[in-house]
Amino acid sequence: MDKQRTEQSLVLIKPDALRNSLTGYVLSHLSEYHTGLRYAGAKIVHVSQMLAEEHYAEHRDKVFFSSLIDFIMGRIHYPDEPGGRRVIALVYQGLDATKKIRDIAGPTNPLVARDSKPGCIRSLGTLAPLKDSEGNVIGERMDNLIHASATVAEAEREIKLWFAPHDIPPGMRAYPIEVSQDYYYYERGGGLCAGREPGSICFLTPNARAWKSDLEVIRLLQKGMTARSTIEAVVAKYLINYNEVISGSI
Ligand code: FUP
Repeated sequence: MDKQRTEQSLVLIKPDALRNSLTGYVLSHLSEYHTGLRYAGAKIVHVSQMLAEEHYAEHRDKVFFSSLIDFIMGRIHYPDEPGGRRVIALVYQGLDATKKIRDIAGPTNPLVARDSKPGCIRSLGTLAPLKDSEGNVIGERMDNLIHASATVAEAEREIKLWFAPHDIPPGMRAYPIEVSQDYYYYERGGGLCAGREPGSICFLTPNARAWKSDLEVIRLLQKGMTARSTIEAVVAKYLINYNEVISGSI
């Protein structure tokens, strides 16, 4: 990849778009013909609590956080159909990928999108009022069909959160990788384990390709030092679509 001229960006086609059969509509708007951008990665993801909370970590203290997590996990749009709960995660690559996609997505709030940019993807979204236990409206959840990385730095964090290196063809990987030399285990509530323990799960094996930044985080955490991300942000992508994570046993 010519890093001087191109960048990568993450798009998530959210459960409301899937429920309303708008996948093709979104893909058409973002097609290479319209944007000049190419796919670098694509996958169907059953979003775990761990992945959802890491993705929206910056909103952890907001009133809409738990509803947003339910939404991205598909619980709102597929309440009785756990098998339908999924998002489509895509990496787009090309000149000004982040800005081009954000422009086509439109403003975060679907009402603002309809007012200020009719025709943008998010203008087809909806708002759901959020109420406290007494029925007072305390906020709103924005069901806005797609997520699009806001900045190049956010795109790097998000692509590395949703995609492991083996999900992206070698010639299209934008970030350094490292080959794991070891087995690494994770335990819910306990974090990184020293070895295989009851209730733990192996998330990396020798010879697996990992993002270099993930192995750096693991090495710092093993030494008891502070790292730039949580172990959950490292683990989540290597365990995407694992039954143990989906069922909540991990
Ligand atoms: P964006 O970068 O456009 O996704 O916007 P934000 O990071 O501000 O918001 C993240 C997600 O939270 C969006 F999908 C919309 C949602 N949100 C709400 O549901 N309610 C709010 O009051 C604000 C944001």
